[in-house]
Amino acid sequence: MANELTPQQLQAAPSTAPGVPALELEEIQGDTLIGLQKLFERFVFFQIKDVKAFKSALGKKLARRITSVRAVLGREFLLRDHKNQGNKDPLPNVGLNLGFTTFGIQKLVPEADLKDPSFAAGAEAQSGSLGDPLSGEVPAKWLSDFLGAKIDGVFLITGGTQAAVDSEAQKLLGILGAAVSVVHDETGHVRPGAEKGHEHFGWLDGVSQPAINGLSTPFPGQRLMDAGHFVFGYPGQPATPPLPWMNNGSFMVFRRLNQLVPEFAQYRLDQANSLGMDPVLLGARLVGRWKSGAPLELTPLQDDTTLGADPLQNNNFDFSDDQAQRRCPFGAHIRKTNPREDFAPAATQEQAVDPHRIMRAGIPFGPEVSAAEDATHKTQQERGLMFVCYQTSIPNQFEFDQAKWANNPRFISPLIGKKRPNDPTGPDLTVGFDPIIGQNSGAARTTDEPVPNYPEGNVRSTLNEPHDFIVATGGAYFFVPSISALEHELSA
Ligand code: N7H
Repeated sequence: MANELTPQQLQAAPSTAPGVPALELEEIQGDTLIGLQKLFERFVFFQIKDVKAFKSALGKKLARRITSVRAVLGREFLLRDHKNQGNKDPLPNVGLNLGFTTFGIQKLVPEADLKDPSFAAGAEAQSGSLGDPLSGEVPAKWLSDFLGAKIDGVFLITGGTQAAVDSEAQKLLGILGAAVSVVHDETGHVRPGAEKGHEHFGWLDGVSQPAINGLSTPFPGQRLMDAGHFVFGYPGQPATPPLPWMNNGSFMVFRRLNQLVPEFAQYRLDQANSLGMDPVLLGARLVGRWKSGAPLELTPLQDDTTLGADPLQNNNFDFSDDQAQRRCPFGAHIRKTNPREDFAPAATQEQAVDPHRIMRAGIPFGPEVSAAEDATHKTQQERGLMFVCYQTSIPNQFEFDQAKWANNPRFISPLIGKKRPNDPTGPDLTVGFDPIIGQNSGAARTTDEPVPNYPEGNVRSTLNEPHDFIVATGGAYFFVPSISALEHELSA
């Protein structure tokens, strides 16, 4: 989900609109606002064993290795020139970012209160409220590395080649020596060939992200948002940061999400068969986009690859003229997680969209589906998404999107509890779960309107999902501080 800047954005960035405080681009870690350049991304989750030695290494050596937003922007220009000169080989472009869990922060700055209850509780404690199936109090499907408060921090090490990433990891771990022990070490990578930029189910990812006031110029339909939604110290954040050293920092949510790819493909075929529709159309109705990225709102019955690839068009819609969900179901993943103008003006907290937006920066992990997995419709090797997103409030942004929108069968429609349009005697309108990421604590769930009533019609249809095809197998919440906070306050 790397948020690649397009040539038009590059031309505009970084700009400072009148009245907008200039972003301190050399202070903000690079993954938060733009996304580090990444063909490979190694996630090194670690525990701090020797606080004094860790602080010394952090202040003297590590902080200055961190890649800032300014550096990411510079590399975008280099990458563009490299491509324009006809080069096909990747540049090494090693990037490094660093975040700490609440357990790590307590070791470095005891008693620090970052005033985010979900961050303070930690991802494991929050997982039940996100719909992860539990065994007692413990998320049943999580790898043991992510359980029991073992993780103090994470290094995100990115680059154009596996060798460049591994060499940086080796240097880092050499600098830290016995100051840390590695809890979990895993590398994500973009998918090969034509699947580059597509997640494992096959859809183009990273199509819709918020534009940032003072950093990028929005494309048609792209929301221009204040930086404070994602980084502390700027307009748009829920509250002033409780600690001065939190300025230019951000909360990062990490979720290791397995995807049952052959099972989901077979499921779409079976369901399309029983609903009497094209399986490719069914897939698009679940996501709200075709695999190319083209939105159903603009092309409801067939894919349009040119439209999917065109940033001037592929976000140029807002759902306001589709209140009978003829083009795109209310339950589709992109409508659940960004209802755009479905509720304008918003009457409730759930309906106000901007305060809940996130900046996504994940990457796929695991191998391609093998012929044997394809033939048996059964996953044999783990694969999925290292989901990463940034925000200044975990409860109000990532957790809100997952729990209050994706997992809430009554969200979204202002028509909930009323009759379906043009069907005064029929059943009330329902929406159901997000069919991609919705979770019902492991229980079955449904989504409405898989079959389009387009351009007209009023047939009610329901999709039954017997189990989830995305399974959380780990997670952690981090604070990703500014580079000077790493160099001073956290290493003092
Ligand atoms: Fe989603 N998918 O392949 O179906 N996502 N997502 N996501 N997602 C999006 O616009 C996917 C996940 C959002 O502004 C696209 O980039 C998969 C979580 C948001 O229009 C596709 C996984 C959460 C958007 C996918 C996954 C979100 C979005 C369309 C996990 C938050 C932007 C391409 C394995 C709780 C919506 C694009 C907008 C888009 C998929 C996870 C949120 C194809 C496979 C956990 C906000």
